[in-house]
Amino acid sequence: MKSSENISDQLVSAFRTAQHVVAFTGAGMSAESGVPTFRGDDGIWKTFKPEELANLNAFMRNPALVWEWYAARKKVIAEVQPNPGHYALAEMERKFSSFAVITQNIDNLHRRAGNKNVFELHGNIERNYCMKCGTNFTNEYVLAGAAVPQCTCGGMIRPDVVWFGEMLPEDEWEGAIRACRSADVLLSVGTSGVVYPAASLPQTAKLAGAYVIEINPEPTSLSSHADVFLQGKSGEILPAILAAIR
Ligand code: BV8
Ligand code: ZN
Repeated sequence: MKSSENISDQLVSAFRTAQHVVAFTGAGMSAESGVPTFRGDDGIWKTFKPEELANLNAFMRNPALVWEWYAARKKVIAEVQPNPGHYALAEMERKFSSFAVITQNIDNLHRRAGNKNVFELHGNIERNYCMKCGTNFTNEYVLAGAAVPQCTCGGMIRPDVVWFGEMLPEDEWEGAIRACRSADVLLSVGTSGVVYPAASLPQTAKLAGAYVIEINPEPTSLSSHADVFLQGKSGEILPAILAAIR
């Protein structure tokens, strides 16, 4: 794995010959939009541990606390905008015949920037559902009512996100695996590579012959699977890659 400040000819030629391109993204993708990451200095896990909040037992034990945390995050995410990194990926989807975003993020910023082919591995914070009857509810509904929103059927409503210990949505996971297996180039952007099974995807692409590019201000546990490590912010490096391959 080569670490490089600039965009090499090898990287540009990998894109030139690529049919299938995949962007695998984590919380760092949205950092420049003002969404706190999980494990960085501003990380939200600093105040809470995942096991305390982002899991079903914690929710059943103290639904008001978990809802307070999600309500706060929903409000932050409702105020933010996609950043130049998101828009660069949206332009790449228009440029390549086959382009997929596989995201661990639940902030919906890829779709808001214009990407259509998006696999949301860990759900979407703009969606909520009743645990008893499955009815979907908007954030407007859940944020307007009680501390622990209830469905008309009496069931408890929860955010439509994947908690620790929960399976990933089948279609999203299957689609992500298929995209990685046929990828010619995979961009791993803004993820610490800590959470599985999502973090296994860059290696899946690598084993299938993809050219793997990691973009992060610091090396991660995924860096050893990357062909090139571009040190820096995704909001700066992704537009630079787009300019270099235009
Ligand atoms: C499952 C939704 C199986 C909720 C999230 C022991 C070993 C290995 C695995 C496990 C284990 N024990 C348990 C497990 C499995 C567990 C897991 O992986 N735990 C980890 C913590 C060890 N995984 C699960 O439970 C998954 N389910 O395995 O089910 C199963 C099998 C059978 C039967 C039943 C079940 C479910 C995991 C999903 C959890 N949900 N989120 C919510 O958000 O509230 S995870 C959460 O972490 C987010 O989705 C987030 O995206 C994800 C990963 O974090 P990152 O995105 O990487 O973010 P992070 O802050 O860590 O890193 C940010 C990076 O950005 C940094 O590297 C930073 O340098 C960089 N950065 C900063 N600024 C920028 C930048 N990069 C670019 N530009 C910048 N400007
Ligand atoms: Zn219901």
